[in-house]
Amino acid sequence: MTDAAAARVAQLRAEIAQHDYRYYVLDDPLVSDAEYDRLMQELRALEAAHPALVSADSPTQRVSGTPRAGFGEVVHQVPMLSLDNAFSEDDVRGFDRRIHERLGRSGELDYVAEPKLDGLAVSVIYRAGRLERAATRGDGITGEDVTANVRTIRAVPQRLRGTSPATFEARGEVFMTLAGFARMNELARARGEKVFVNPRNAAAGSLRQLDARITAARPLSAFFYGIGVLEGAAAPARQRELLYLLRSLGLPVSPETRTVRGVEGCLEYYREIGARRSSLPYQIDGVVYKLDSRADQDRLGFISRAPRWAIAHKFPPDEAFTVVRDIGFQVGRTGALTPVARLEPVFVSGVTVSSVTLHNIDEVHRKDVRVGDTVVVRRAGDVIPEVVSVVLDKRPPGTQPLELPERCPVCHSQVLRAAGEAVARCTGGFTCRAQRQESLRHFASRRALDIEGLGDKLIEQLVERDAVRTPADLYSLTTAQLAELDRMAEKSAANLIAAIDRSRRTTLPRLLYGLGIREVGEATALALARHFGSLERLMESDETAIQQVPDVGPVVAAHVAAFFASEDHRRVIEALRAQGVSWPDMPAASAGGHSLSGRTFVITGTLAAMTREQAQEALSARGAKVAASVSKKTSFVVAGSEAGSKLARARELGLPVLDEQEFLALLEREKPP
Ligand code: JCF
Repeated sequence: MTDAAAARVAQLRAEIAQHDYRYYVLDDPLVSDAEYDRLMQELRALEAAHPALVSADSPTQRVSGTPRAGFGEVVHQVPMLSLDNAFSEDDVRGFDRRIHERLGRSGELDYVAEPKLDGLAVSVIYRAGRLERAATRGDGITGEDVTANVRTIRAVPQRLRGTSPATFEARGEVFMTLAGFARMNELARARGEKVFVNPRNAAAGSLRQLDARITAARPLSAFFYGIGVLEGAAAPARQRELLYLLRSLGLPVSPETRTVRGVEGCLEYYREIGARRSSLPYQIDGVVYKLDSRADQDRLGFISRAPRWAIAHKFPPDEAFTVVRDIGFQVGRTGALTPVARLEPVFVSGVTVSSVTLHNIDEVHRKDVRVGDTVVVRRAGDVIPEVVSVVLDKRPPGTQPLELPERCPVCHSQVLRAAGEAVARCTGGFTCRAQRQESLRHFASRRALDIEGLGDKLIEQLVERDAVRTPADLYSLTTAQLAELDRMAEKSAANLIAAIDRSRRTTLPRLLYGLGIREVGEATALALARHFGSLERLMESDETAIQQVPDVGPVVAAHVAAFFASEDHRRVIEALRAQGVSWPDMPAASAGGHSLSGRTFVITGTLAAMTREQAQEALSARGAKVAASVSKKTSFVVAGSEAGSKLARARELGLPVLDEQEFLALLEREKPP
């Protein structure tokens, strides 16, 4: 052994510990992962060449050699408490009121609030600053010894920083970030191994591995929020000071921790974290409030393992387990077959979910969802619910993988799937009742011909009775005919006839959009209308000419050309005209700089090329309005980077969303003279 080697080993260990601290505690890493790995490599090589230099707290020794037979028992000297739950603001007010009563105090009390992580509670004991033992909560009195496993977690330092107390027990939560969870499951899936249903189970499963080498490969992290045994140092007087102590000893504390005033401060914090819940990098199931004064905490004590001075205010769960009753296929406007799972109804994130789209057959196979399976259903924020994964352990015997039907479930025409496409389609076209129905619904929708009062149920009945086959047929309906339908009285029938009549005067972009040409959304319809100026000119144009339209590529051009090449479609357009539906030609070049007049935009997230004010100016210069919030009246939502709830809302309402590039292209196209 050389002094130089010993010195370098000490230096490397200190550097690595410093990088762990920067990364996990300060959330401000100094070096890249590659550089970190290089330091670890060098340390490993030196220790291999000089075995006498190896010590138990070297970062290379985070992973111990051999799996054990079972976990030892650990008795907690200070019991590990759990938390009572509050499910409503009233519950929280009750908690605050009881504290006031017991303490005989009036006026607002200070609380420390933090997100409640969905992980696994652990205790970690440091003696003379060195990690000695780690344990799970267990029943609060006796837990399992998971020292070897916790040593592999880089967020948990092997040594405390600064002057450490003689004995220091830190308590916190071991968890997995959402990104780590996704990465890990992706790997597991690629290897054909078992995937975890959620980050909590993944964290618990990883920590409770008998072979710590497996734990070491799992992306676990930790935040600390409490202390147990403390010897050789003064106990902090306040919860906020306790958190400060943890952090100064090099233990990671949630950066979201805040001191708040009174119960109103707690509730405000709850709402604020709730709004950001889906953008946090880890899963949380609520927030925790703790009385700040530790003297008052001691006076209040605890009942049946939960402190009277703290409470967990839960969010409505955004995930739930349920059973797939059936999987059917819905046929859309363009014949696309969408698999839809019908579920045992479950309450998630404030709504009852009883069916959920599985998007396409590839997605079904990727997740391997089968009838009879227990699945995890998630509904984060405002977004539509989805099946996250299947709980394979609960799969009943005899299930079969879902197969794509050969025939359309509605019209029994052949189902085809174009090479390389995820979507399978019914080939029935307008002969398929489902496609007719969906086409009519689209034609009548608010952004197309806007026929108020022509809802799904009515369209269904009209198609069923064969009263309407094409959009043109809507214009020959009579009040008497409509009054015969379910839920239709004379009056509402007359109103609907009036609404249909009003829709006769429309615009070229609305008509083009309403025809339901594949891949032609509102923005493309507008671009086509502006480029050609009239339907005749568009119908005379071939694919090459259509491709000249800004932002129209070969695929869209092919769909547009094919649509107008169809005799059936030409006949429908003729019939619409014959029924008195009209759309004025548009000036082909932009006129007077008010090309977007009547359109309302909402901008969300950050744009790279311009400020929000510049974007607003550019839109006003083109006659458009800019609104602050998304509603059914919004024409377009422009989504910059890190767009949040407004984007989710837009998706939910099915509004057209432009990314920055599309937005810039639109501004360019609609440039005022
Ligand atoms: O984040 C958590 N899951 C969490 C659990 C946070 C806390 O401050 C806790 C806890 C369990 C018990 N505090 C206690 C006393």
